[in-house]
Amino acid sequence: MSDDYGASSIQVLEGLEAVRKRPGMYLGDPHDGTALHHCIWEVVDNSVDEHLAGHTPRIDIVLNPDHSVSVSDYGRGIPVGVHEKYGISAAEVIMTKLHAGGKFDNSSYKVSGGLHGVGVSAVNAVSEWMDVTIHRNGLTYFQRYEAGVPMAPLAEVGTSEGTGTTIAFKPDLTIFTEVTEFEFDQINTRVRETAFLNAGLMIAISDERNEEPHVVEHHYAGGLSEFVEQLNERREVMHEEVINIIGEQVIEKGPVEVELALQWSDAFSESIMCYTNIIRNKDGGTHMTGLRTALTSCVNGYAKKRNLLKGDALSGEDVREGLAAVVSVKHPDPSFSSQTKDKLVSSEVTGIVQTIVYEKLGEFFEENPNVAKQVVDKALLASKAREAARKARDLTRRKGVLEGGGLPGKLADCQSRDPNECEVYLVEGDSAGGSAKTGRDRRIQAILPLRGKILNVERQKHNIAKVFQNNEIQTMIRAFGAGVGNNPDDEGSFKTEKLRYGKIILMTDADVDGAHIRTLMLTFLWRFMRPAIMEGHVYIAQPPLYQLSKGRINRYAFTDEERDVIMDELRGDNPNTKIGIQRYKGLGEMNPEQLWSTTMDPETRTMLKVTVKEAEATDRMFEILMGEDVPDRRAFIERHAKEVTNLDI
Ligand code: 0RA
Repeated sequence: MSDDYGASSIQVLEGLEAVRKRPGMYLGDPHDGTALHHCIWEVVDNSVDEHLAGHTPRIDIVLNPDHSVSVSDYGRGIPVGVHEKYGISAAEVIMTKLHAGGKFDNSSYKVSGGLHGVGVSAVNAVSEWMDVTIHRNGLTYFQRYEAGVPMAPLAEVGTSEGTGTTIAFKPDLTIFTEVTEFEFDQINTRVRETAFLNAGLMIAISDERNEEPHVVEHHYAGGLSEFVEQLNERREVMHEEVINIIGEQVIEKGPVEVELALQWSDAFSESIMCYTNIIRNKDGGTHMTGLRTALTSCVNGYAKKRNLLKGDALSGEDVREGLAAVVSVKHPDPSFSSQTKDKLVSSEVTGIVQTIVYEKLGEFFEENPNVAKQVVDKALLASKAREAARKARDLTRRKGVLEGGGLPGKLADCQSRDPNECEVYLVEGDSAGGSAKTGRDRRIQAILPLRGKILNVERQKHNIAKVFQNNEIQTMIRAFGAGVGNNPDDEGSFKTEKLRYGKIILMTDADVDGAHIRTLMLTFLWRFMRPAIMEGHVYIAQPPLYQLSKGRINRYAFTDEERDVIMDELRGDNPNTKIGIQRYKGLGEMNPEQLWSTTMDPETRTMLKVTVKEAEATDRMFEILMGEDVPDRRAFIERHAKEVTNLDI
């Protein structure tokens, strides 16, 4: 080994040590699975770049039985020659130097770009081991690293027919905690997205961690249009063909390319997905703003011109109801609001997207008057429904005032007025409500008993007013005191800052009916108080399934496994002790003291927090599970049946 090799490795090691010390800075949260999965994307993105450069038609991802991952492409192969400045192979520079992205020349910008743009070296740093295999010049080269440290220089290990790169790595579990397993669904969703955004690229995932390998291939010739078709797969579309728009505007730094696909359906929600250089911007940004402005003015402009508008102009929200759209911008030098690129802030993009969409969508409406008419009619309908809903909601609010104080009579409120410590239990049925009222800590715990099944709001798309006329729903709105509706521009919309309780806890029986009631509550919260879920205010109480008793000892089990463990414990050395088992059929079977100690005592209870990773997927799930379409629901349930473990009918 030359002196140069040694000297440059020391520099490199310092860089990688920084990543190991503060993985969160480079890769996201190392505990909750974020950084773990980002490792895959950093590696895959290099191969996607190789595809964008026109060199690989395919990428293979394998989740190996030893919990490592391999990513292969059939591109040019990472360069193997000795790097002038560092005196080591170019491959080793890429694998070990922070920010030494893929490309050495500036002529082609790195379009896909890893999430933080830290490159594969950051992943190398946090890997127990990483193996790189390169096929190039008719030869195969190999190098192994451990915790980012090369075990030996890059070496020729054989001959090769083709070209390409395989990078395999095993995450270092001294760095990643809590979530330590790759989640197939999460990987699959993101891979699907990448394949949609790169029309023609084949990406295959093979999960070989279980006995039967699970292989999924993503290859979409139709690109963004096919993406939109998939978003609308289970919805009644207003027009058959997805509308496609492409355009480009050159700015000082180079060309800004805009690609957009959109289609309206009868859905309640809007799903607009935004991307910059193939990276999802989940909070939108300037491309989203440009698109929204153009849509509103285009639809209104057309409606006015054809005399379709009777009253006021259509609002943006009306125009976007039922819209599924994907906008993808390629930008030579984009700016984001944060490291995680959740929001695009490059201000010139607003105007660029707006101009392109306004012009092209206007043309499309002129050439397709039937589609344009449908879109306008749909927006008019949305506008009417919204007006009716607003009236019904105002009525609810006034009624609350007339009844005095505004709080519903059924609510047993808590004493504290500090939302940070206050909780409200939504309890199924009056009898369980009674036990909860007696058993609670009345200083911080409020109880709201709800009678019977609350209205399925997913089936009231065309009659939102009915939602606000529903007794149980009115009661919830008034008890929470935070408004209702997801449109932030609307004065009476739901605002978490106004929520009277920091925790909304759903407490239903541990049976099928209870699960149904819980789902109805969640459907309502998702459709009308979404920020409460998104900002982590909604919880599910976990009442026990069994009481186990031996003499005066009482223990509770929350799962069947736990029941068996506790039984063994209680039996001790004597297998013949025949332990008392009570299976709780409902909350009502527990007395106030039992309900408190098993389910409500903040010191000892377990609760599940309701979280949502993907708003679009969640929208579609509620549509399928709670909507009108029976065959769709059946198919969904059959597909997910194996995930159901504790069904007690
Ligand atoms: C630098 C230069 C060239 C290719 C690559 C990097 C490259 C990197 C990765 C990472 C995963 N797969 C990859 N494939 C290629 C171009 C080399 C040339 O001009 O031949």
